[in-house]
Amino acid sequence: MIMRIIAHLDMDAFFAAIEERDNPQFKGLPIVVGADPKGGRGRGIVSTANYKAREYGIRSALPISKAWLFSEEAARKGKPRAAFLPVDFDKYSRVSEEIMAIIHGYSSVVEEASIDEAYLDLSLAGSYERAKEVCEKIKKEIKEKERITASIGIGPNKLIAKIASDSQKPDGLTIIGSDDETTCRELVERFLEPLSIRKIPGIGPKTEARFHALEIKTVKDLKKFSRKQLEEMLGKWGIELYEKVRGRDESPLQEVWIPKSIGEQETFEKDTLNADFIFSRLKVICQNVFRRFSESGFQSFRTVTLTVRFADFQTFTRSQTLSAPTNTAQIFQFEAMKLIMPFLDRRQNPRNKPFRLLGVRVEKLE
Ligand code: TTP
Ligand code: MG
Repeated sequence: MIMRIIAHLDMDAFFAAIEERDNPQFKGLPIVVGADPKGGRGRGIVSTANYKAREYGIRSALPISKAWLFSEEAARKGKPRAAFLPVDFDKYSRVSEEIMAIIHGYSSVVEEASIDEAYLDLSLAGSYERAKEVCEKIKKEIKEKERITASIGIGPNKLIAKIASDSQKPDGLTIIGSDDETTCRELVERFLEPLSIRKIPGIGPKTEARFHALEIKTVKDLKKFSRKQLEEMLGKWGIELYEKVRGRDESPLQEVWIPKSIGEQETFEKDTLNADFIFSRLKVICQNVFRRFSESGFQSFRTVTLTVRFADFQTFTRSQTLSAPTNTAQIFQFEAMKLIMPFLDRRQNPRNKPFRLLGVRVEKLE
């Protein structure tokens, strides 16, 4: 059997790096890409921030008003204020396509995992040394053609490649593996053991907190559990986790990207409890989502999911899975309406909190 060598490439501070490239007046400064901060009263969130801005505590998904505060705080200490720039998604998509084209030039098996990341199968390179050379060329070509940097991880599977690419950002190239199978296994386990359990994809803040309560902090700590114990705690995902903490992952590259859901959300200009307004926005969001579903090539969906965020950021999602797949706009909108009703009265909103954000998506696409 041929040895698997997988690489994972992830662009560094992607949206912000493109803006920094295209706006030389901001070069070297902290840059935040996201919603309009409106002098601290802006209501959206940060898409991403460059590494300078991250030193101020600014990162993806932070409320833009907080990012503004952090920047002001830095200014009080004599540091430069951050530059706030709007999201130009079309531009980043174009750059993404160019980067993917470069990557496809080096491997015939590529999974485009998101706008700024891809997995490449480099097994045909035949050795880690050759795989490393290929990745050096990819990094060089991206730097020359796009004038932004990527970080790459190389390992025996997607799991290790992904964690490795994140381990020396920005502009990193991290190899965790060996042409010798036994050595490779050892290197992988030694690489994972000291890491925080949060580095394992799939472990989010909730699972992390659960394990922290049991004094489990590192991947090595997690290895104390038997497969059965993890299954009892987490179900099927526990069995997967048992394999992952040992660096084992056989998942194949998904060369054709299949979306799991199609959705849209909207942050209101002002928090509101006006039912007419909320219904009218829900209708518009449903129409947009349905149009995208119709254009997607999918034939049907079975689950409708609603997200409500209240003014205090408390966020709820509610899903309805239909007894049979459907493809009609009426059923979609009707289900979304049913899901939102409890949030407009005592059942889910006893203290009459106003809405901040509304989102709808369809899932179980076929
Ligand atoms: P990431 O690769 O997660 O982040 P990044 O490229 O900005 O930074 P890093 O160097 O740590 O990889 O996401 C890629 C892009 O996706 C990012 O530039 C902006 C966008 N994005 C959002 O819009 N919202 C989010 O919450 C996240 C995580 C990313
Ligand atoms: Mg990135």
